[in-house]
Amino acid sequence: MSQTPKHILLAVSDRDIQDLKAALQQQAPEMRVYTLEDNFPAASIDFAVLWKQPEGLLAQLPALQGITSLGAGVDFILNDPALPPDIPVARIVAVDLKQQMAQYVTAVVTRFHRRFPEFEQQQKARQWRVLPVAPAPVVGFAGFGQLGAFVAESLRPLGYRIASWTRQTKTAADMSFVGQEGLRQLVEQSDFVINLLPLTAATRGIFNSQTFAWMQQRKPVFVHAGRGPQVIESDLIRALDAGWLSHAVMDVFNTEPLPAESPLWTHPAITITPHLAARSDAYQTAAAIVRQCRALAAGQPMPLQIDRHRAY
Ligand code: NDP
Ligand code: OXD
Repeated sequence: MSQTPKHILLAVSDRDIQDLKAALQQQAPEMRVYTLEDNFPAASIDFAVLWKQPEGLLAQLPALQGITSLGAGVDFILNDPALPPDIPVARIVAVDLKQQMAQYVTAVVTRFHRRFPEFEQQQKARQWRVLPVAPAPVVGFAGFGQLGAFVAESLRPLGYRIASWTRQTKTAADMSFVGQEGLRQLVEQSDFVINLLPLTAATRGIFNSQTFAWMQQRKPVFVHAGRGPQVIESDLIRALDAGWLSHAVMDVFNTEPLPAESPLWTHPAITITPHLAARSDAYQTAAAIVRQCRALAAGQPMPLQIDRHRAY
């Protein structure tokens, strides 16, 4: 059994984490908590919370016992060349993260299913016209893990049918597709395609002109909330221009922040949000970090410790 980590580094580069630091200090007063702005003792840091950490940082922390992502994704940790080979890596999926993702996806699905964009146009023309509502559309999830499965359970009571595509695990969705051929089946049969896949070698570029071509019969709305590099953005624009999809709602991008010159900004069939579909509050995040540190000290796997070989 090792010691409970005592020197925690919050190596987070694109958001304010003073609230998280304060919450951690309150929940675990025995721990010393540092941010990148502090003069932190690199040689004593035994636990690191990472989000877009500076290049090379991990090579400077010889006492590390464990690492967690500040969020649900771990791609930016596993792709860090300075990541030591044997350090356990975990991630954080607090209840509020799942709830926020459910709110985000539900907002998009109900907006398009209940035809609000068309009513907004009708309003501009002072037009009073009832538009029919499609019965029980299929919401298909690429990725049905902590987030996909939770979001699906929020949509099911609203009358949506659920489809899932997973790597290995058959699910209790109305339609469950697995393995390589499964993606085609999912997107061909879904009115909404929700991407909640982790970024791995197998999912990089997975939404490309071939995948979008499979959508052309049903013309779904595509919700891209996984990771930017899963979509070939130029292929998406071509597919929208060809009418293969009816709309894309994008929260994540190849380059973030999305550069001002990106054609995605002005495309009439694209809605953009700035990578905020789901973010945990400081209190729940701090509680998860404390649980991870205590598990490490007890010699147990951390909650949501990932399989580094599987890469998610
Ligand atoms: P999980 O690890 O819990 O679930 C991943 C799911 O994807 C599993 O169902 C898994 O299948 C499936 N999967 C993985 N690889 C493949 C593959 N090659 N082919 C088919 N299915 C595959 O992840 P979470 O639900 O917690 O999070 C998913 C992602 O959402 C995160 O990695 C992150 O990138 C993104 N995210 C985005 C946020 C935002 O604000 N936009 C916020 C939080 C997360 P199986 O069940 O068989 O293992
Ligand atoms: C996450 C994210 O991975 O915010 O949690 O994208």
